[in-house]
Amino acid sequence: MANPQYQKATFLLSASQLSQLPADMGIEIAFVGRSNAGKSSVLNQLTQNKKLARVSKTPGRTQHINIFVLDAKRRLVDLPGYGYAKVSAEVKAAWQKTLEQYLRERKCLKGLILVMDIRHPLTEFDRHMLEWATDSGLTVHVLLNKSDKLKFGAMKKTELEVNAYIRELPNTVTCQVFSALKGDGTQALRELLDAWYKL
Ligand SMILES: Nc1nc2c(ncn2[C@@H]2O[C@H](COP(=O)(O)OP(=O)(O)O)[C@@H](O)[C@H]2O)c(=O)[nH]1
Ligand SMILES: [Mg+2]
Repeated sequence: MANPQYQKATFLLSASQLSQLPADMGIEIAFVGRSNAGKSSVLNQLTQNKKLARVSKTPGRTQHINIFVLDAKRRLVDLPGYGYAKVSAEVKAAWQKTLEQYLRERKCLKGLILVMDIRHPLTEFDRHMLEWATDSGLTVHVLLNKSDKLKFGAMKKTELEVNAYIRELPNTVTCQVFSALKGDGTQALRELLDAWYKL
């Protein structure tokens, strides 16, 4: 099967429960990260569609699992952003549970793209996510997003530090810098996704 055409991604549905998801077949690649790290912006840059994933200036708006279809067998998934949301502890706990359940139970989940703000990498939650994912044998690619916010030296320093951290983990974790604003790193991300999506 040919590589997916990311610009052809279309919104399928927004699920608050796993039962609302499409059949657990084909391949899904899920995007996860602290709210405001730029997850929606990364998806928009990847698909060259500014309207695809609503870019919110209000942290914590994405409380659902949003599914985007690339073709009959391949989907992109925008997972609920974690942290910071100005919602009740109850609502937070409910969507944390859905997120965990998705990560644990979804058989078609091929890998995770973990989006971090390069200025605040490896938050406690990021570390938990990496630990949990590697323990579960799930492949993770870290995007150090908003690289345009740092000067070259600071960017490289962070990249080295994050790579040093990752080197201690199982080799199912990789990392790259990215700028959803400028598009830097888009080609590398596409090539990685192409490899994951190979049927
Ligand atoms: N400078 C810069 N800003 C970004 C970048 N990616 C996202 N943003 C901004 O960060 C904020 C949060 O982005 P959003 O995509 O909604 O984050 P999400 O909550 O993780 O989905 C918005 O104001 C975006 O414009 C980037 O690469 N560079
Ligand atoms: Mg978002």
